[in-house]
Amino acid sequence: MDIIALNKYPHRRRNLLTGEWILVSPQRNERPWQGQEEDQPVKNIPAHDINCYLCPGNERAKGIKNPDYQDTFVFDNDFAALLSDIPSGVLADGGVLVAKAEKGICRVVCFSPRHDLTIAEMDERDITKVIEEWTKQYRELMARPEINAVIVFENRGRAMGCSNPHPHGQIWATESLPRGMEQEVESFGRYRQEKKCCLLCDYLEVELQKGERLVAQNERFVSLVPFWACWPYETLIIPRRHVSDLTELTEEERVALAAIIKLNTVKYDNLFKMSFPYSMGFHQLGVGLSAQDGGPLHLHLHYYPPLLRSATIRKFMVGFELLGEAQRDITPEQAAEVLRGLPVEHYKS
Ligand code: H2U
Ligand code: ZN
Repeated sequence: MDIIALNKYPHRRRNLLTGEWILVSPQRNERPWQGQEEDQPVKNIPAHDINCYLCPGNERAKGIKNPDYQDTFVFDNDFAALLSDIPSGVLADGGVLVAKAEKGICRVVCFSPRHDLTIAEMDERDITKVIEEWTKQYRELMARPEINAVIVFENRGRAMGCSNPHPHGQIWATESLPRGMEQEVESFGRYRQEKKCCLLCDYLEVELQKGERLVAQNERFVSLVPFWACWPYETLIIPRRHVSDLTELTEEERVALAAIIKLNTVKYDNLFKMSFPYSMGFHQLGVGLSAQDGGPLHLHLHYYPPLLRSATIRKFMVGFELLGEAQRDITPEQAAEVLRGLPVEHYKS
């Protein structure tokens, strides 16, 4: 089967990172839509909102006051999903009811004191400061004895369940490797054992040769729609150099990462001329855990945006996708071609 056939007929593609399969149905692209449409994003957001729990100087839900911060600001989530000070314990009721206490830490990271900006609208210098903060947090959290995995992420926009337009992300640090990371660690480990090299280093080389799924690139990073993408405009940002986590990046690479993050999100906003919703986050794991778990990862940044055809029509992961496997209509190659062709300047500027 060649790529022309792949762009014409239903087929399955294997996700190299997770081992999962995804169904691609290019012939289904034009189906009519009479289902739910998303709300249009709110316009005219103020630079400072007295009702925002993330703006400088404001009080949060439990009465703590935010400092008058200038760049980034990090605090322990007041409604954390994980707690660090809990007893250990396991329930293994004859192997049928299995549970385990899970220690962890959840933090909120404000990207900017400005309530009305998004990453796509921030300047690269300020995005670099966010990357420095993510790096510092990753280093600090991974140094704690009870922490074995740290996921740095951002939910952007109401369509992704984000409760507040103030530019912010979260960090969840856990004792266990969560499923999404465990799958990747296994895949990297197996690949390294079989081929004696890094899975993402090899994958990136193939994508750079083929070119058909590339979205944007600079000297240090490449953004592409992965071959196995299941969200319509999903992208993956990969450093050209093999680094396992954010702490291994040089200053120059942090600046280049800020540039590609900005470019990727500007292209997203330009797609439907709106502040584009997404969930994004890093997968990273340093050398510390390599021996027992199959090897360090190659740092990468996933973007999972839900929108499909317009600012108001989203993809739902339901039915066959919940019971069987993920499915997409527009092919990764078509999505990459659209994103690649979009202007590099934000439509508002
Ligand atoms: P969202 O990105 O999902 O909107 O998350 C914002 C987080 O901020 C959410 O996890 C936390 C919520 O628990 N939060 C606080 O820690 N303090 C508050 O005063 C309100 C919200
Ligand atoms: Zn705010």
